[in-house]
Amino acid sequence: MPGDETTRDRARWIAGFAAGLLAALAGAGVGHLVAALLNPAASPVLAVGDQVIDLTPTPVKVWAVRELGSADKPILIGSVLAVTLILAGVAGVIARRRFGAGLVLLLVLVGLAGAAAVLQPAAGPLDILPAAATAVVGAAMLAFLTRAASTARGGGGRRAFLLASAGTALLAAAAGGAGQWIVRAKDSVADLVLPRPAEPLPAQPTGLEGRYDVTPLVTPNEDFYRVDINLTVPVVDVEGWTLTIDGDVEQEVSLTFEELAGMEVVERDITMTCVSNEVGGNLLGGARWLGVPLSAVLERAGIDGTGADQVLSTSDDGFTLSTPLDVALDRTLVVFGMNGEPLPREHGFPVRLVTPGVYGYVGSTKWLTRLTLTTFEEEAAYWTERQWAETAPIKLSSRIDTPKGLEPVDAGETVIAGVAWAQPHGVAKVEVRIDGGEWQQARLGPEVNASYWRQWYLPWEAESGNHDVAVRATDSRGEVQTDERATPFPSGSSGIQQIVVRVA
Ligand SMILES: Nc1nc2c(c(=O)[nH]1)N[C@H]1C(S)=C(S)[C@@H](COP(=O)(O)O)O[C@H]1N2
Ligand SMILES: [Mo]
Repeated sequence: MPGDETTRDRARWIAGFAAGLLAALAGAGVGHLVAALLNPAASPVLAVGDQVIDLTPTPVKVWAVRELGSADKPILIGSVLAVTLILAGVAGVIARRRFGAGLVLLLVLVGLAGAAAVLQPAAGPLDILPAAATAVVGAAMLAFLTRAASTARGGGGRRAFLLASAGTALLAAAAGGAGQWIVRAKDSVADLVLPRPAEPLPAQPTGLEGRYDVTPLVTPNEDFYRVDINLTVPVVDVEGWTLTIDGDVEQEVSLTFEELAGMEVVERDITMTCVSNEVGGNLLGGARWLGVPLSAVLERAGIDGTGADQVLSTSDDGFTLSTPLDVALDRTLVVFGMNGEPLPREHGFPVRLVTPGVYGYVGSTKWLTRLTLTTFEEEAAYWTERQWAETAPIKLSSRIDTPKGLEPVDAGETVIAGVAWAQPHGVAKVEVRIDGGEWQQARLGPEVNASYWRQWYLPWEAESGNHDVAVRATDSRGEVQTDERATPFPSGSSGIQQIVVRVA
């Protein structure tokens, strides 16, 4: 009967698709486990994702960071995974008719992952092994499941196929899970002992966050915004880590972590911001950083006679960033501690730069390994090569945290609150304008220092209806935040934030 034919066809398609998909998952799981033992970045899925990021055109990258924030990477990994698994399913369907052709498609997919792994800048010859393991396991499971599916005639056979599939899924989950577990267990961040600052800072003042719904004065490490071009967080081992200072210096030197931590250590409270932060955006945070002034570190190599005008810093994965030498000598810190803890991996473990007053891409290199004294004429860094400004001071700005735009608010006594920042001069005044009226002066939270953001609030008797609420800051020199709109490219956004508040 034709109807029967179609049902059987469909069942065959589904079984084939499942076989391909599960074979790929089992292969990827085992590949991930092998990578965990050798080099997590060589894991097939992650390696493909990293190459995709590298090949993504800059405007798309900028868009992704802006629109998706830190979700850009999980979304990218998810998409790469989804497409690969669909193609693996197709390979399984083909394999039911012509095993050789299906196998070839599966191996091409694994081959691409292997190529991605060995093409990484820091790749070694062993980085092909996770993909090789994926290929062997994927091919074996495809053969096993295809055979199981083709003998699956009638109830008993079908049960055997389901059992084989479940076993394969279990293998995938167990291997992948074990791999993840090993990656975590290898993590040495928690073991790092931080040196003490020569002159500890007093504790930060109590912020307004206990009283109002405003961003905390100190951003907890796990809530600190993250912006970088890395799909997976680089895992740098502090044991083998060194910081090399070269270029136009008297003598090239390399410091171990112990040598760096043995220098005179300072603490600084600094608010960091990303150039991609839109007016009213979330790409900033305030923390207490522990480290050594960059000027002292450069002195180790001798820079008195240098003709350099920039410090080109390189991170473990080859990413570069350039800081004008005068800015770097004045205030860049070589940092290993963040809010009393070793730097989290996401924020540059074991050592990064933090430079107050300029956007992150100008002076805050994560996973730092090299400092090169050179000139802007000779060398360009990752983002400056892509036409972002060479020097980008953080623009005076302010943000409304509460109420949220379009969030309903009860009529009556309420509070408008937020943060403002005006590095390096400090916030002197924050004003709020309601429905285009007079600018009203808000009250300021405790001052930490001029490079740190400032909380503010304004009590408000809210009447029913929709209200426009705008905010602007003034720095200690009397400069008022401009209402002139600028996009983040090439040197940071400007303008004032205005939201619509709905009062019930
Ligand atoms: N190695 C490396 N360092 C980097 C980046 C990067 O992509 N790679 N991004 C920079 C940018 S654009 C910013 S805004 C800050 C963000 O630091 P955070 O993620 O710790 O907040 O790191 C900077 N340092
Ligand atoms: Mo940034």
